[in-house]
Amino acid sequence: MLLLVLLVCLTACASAEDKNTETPAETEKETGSISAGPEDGVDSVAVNPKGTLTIGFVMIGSESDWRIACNRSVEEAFSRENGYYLVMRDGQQKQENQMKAMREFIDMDVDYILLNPVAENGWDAVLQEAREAGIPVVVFDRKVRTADPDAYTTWIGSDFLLEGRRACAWLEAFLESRQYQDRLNIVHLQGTMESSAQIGRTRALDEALRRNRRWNLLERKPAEFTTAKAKEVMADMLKLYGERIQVVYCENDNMAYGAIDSIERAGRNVGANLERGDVLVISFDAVRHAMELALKDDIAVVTECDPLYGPRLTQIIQQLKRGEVPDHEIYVKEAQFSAIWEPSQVMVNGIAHKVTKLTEEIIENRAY
Ligand code: GYE
Repeated sequence: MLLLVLLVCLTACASAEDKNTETPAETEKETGSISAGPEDGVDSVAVNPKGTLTIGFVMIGSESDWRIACNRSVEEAFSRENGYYLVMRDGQQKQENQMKAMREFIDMDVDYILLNPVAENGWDAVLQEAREAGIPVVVFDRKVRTADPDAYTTWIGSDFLLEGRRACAWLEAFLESRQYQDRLNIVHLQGTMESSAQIGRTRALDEALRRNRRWNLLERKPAEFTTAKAKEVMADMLKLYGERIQVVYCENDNMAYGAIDSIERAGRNVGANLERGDVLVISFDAVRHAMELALKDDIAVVTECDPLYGPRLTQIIQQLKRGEVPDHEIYVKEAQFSAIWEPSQVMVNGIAHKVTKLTEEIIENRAY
């Protein structure tokens, strides 16, 4: 397949904020393309030499540090040197943009599509179109919910419900180790609604609220997985509930940063000393900065979500190329970190999960 592609090499967003613009798929990048500017006098070139695989990458956006690490990992793994021609389309948090990108890739007759879906529902029709066109779709990170389980080739990602359950189990064990028996007032910042990460982490908190009669959810609100939105939402919650807030359950690290900022601006302290009036922060992802905050107890516990999908996805694509059938669902193993000594493990449905004690060394070796 010979592709003539106009060299529109806009660099993918490097900062963790998406503007919710209406313009679809504006940020685009063809990493396999030969880097040439107008000064080179080249308008378009053949960019897909024989033998390379053309991969269409339907991206979510750049809402968080996690997402940036994830996008980068895919971009690096599917490099030209590794024998790929990667075409990236930025959905900018909108499913309609992502669908448009899917259809563009189908029209281009790419070899494989990597779909990182912003939300779970609504994919049936476009996945059927890909299937009819004979293009395998590998879904990763968040899931899709389809009537036909074979609507896509395979999915690889995190067990978001387990992540949430580990976070809640940590809080239960922590309170027990401190013999804390009073009422506990919680606020909850949710990620992008209808995304698997939001659904799983929210469900786990709901289960824990039902189990722990003394836990009291003051309020829950979506904050889009971004620092800016979380800052705003948390500031409103502090105005409303003030000193009553004792725990903030943030569905990702970037929202934890925003929450911490607002808590400190309101004159409160973040930490794990509830008796002293601290606000205890719970987070997910475990990117480097969040781990630094956890090292000084500003975040009490951070449950890992691994963004390094690039190498995992190349492995799956190579399997498919060889005609092998990968598992239909593949879960990534993850850790949990805290600088607080107790608990050192948490139990979820009878299975013990280790809580890794944070050290400087762990943070230094963090790849993202
Ligand atoms: O936790 C959050 C991101 O889908 C697992 O999306 C991902 C989530 C991640 O923006 O930071």
